[in-house]
Amino acid sequence: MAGRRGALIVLEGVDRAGKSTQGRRLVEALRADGHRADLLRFPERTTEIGRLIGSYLVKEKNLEDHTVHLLFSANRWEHVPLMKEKLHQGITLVVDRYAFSGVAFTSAKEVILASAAERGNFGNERYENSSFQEKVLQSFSRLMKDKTLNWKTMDASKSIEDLHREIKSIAEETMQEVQNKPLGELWK
Ligand code: Z5A
Ligand code: MG
Repeated sequence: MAGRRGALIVLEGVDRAGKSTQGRRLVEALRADGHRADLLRFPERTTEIGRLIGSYLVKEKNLEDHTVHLLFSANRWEHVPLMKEKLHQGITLVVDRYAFSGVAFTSAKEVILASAAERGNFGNERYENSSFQEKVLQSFSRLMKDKTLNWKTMDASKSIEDLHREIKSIAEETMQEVQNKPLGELWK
């Protein structure tokens, strides 16, 4: 009997929406219920490419826009073989930002919403300002019109606990739904 595969659950949103908080909570909760689940984040700053991106984001290094875009992309591609292997092994991956951030941030470059800006540590890195994040949000909204991807929108102003419950329930539903489906390809 063919093994069941894991689900690819991507958390996207503007800065300080609570993605990392929810990603951590979700993986903990899934594991506590006996599921196999791993957390990934992009940019993954521990690789050579990731370190370069990190120094760009903290403004230690200036890089040309197309170059940065390709570095973010390369940083995801360097993890794809391992991600596929894990999904095939039945491990669900919770991914804190993915290719949608790649598109949204690059396309917003010509330039948080108030409640997100109040959450602190906002403004230290490149891209962390309200007008830029507004553009990012518009770009995410356009990307979400793609009905081939199973997007669910969360109200990030809710409490951490309420959001966690909603996200966990959607994740469990998705894991059931995709377990016997072959892996797809993004934007093919
Ligand atoms: N970027 C790009 O340009 N191209 C790409 O291809 C990719 C990324 C993949 C770094 O990303 C930058 O890279 C990012 C996009 C760009 N630039 N910006 N902006 P990052 O993911 O490393 O960014 P970050 O610095 O970690 O911020 P963040 O991830 O956006 O924040 P978050 O994960 O959404 O939020 P959080 O850390 O979970 O929560 C923030 C605070 O709010 C924290 O104190 C929480 O305790 C609090 N919080 C969380 N949820 C709630 C609720 N529900 N209520 C109240 N308070 C809350
Ligand atoms: Mg984060």
